[in-house]
Amino acid sequence: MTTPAQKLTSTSTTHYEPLLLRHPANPILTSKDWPYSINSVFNAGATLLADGSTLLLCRVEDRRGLSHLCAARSQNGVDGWQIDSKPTVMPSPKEYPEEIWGIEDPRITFVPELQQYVVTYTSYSRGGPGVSLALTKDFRTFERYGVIMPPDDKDTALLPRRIDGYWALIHRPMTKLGAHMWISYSPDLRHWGRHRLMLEARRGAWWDANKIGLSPPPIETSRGWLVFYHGVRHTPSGCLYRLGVALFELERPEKCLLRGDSWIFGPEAEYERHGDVDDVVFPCGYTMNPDGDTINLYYGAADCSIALARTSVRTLLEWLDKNGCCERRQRADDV
Ligand code: BMA
Repeated sequence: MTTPAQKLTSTSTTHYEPLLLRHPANPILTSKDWPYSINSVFNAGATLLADGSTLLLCRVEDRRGLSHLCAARSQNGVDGWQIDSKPTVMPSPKEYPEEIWGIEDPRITFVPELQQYVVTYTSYSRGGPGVSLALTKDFRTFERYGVIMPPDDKDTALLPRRIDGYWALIHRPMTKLGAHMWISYSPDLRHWGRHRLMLEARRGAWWDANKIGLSPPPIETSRGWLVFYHGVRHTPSGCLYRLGVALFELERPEKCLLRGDSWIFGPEAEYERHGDVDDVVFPCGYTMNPDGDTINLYYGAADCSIALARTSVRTLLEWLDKNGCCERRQRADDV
């Protein structure tokens, strides 16, 4: 049987199994589609709305270099986008000084208990990037909580339900240990503690040496939280952003069960290789098809456009079973 993902195309003819298949209409959104003057659009959070349509909350960089968020809605998640005629969420540095240089890279989590979407995003402050949080029911009005993690911290998403009574947030603080993924817990979404190291960047020549960070919000499966993360490799000609996958324990999400050694998706297509920042694929959102298996992954390409690739939960779990290592391999010191 052909899965929806298999019907899509891959640009590569290499000897590895393509796990994510690029949509033939890529890039699906660029600055040319915007109803007002901008520099670029990329790194969008994604969710399904109650009527089954897709909402992308896009990072839009204006022609000063500062970013804001703008919503785009589509019936099929591929084309026919209805884009808000003006910015949906603008930085408000008067009330939120941490937003002085813009707001970036939103992730969206629908939280059934709150019947609201929780949006976490980077607020670019004088002290560097921090994490801010806002709640919304409709992506038209937002309740802003302000900064919840001080700089330098980013790449954040909330888990959609409490773990042992507490909300859980994945984030990427920069510490003396390096740029690793952490998880923190809160009783009220405002006060965060019980910080735990969740996944470390590897070292040396690895594709995910130097920096890692959460990509879209984790996907809950019967086997654990399926987590896409980006890894950054420094090269003489700049950074290479690629995507990896790992699985974490359902009721103890800081515990890594499996982590793939190789990346599963990297810049190959022209629109991923060349743009304002070359060689970047940077997913911030996904939607799940009604089959509960097909993942539509929305990613920023070269900091210039938004593209779509499809994969499936089943395929990724099978791949992790074959290619993933257990927890002792998650620590940089062990590899
Ligand atoms: C990261 C983030 C992303 C960006 C990427 C590549 O640090 O700032 O927003 O897409 O760099 O420039």
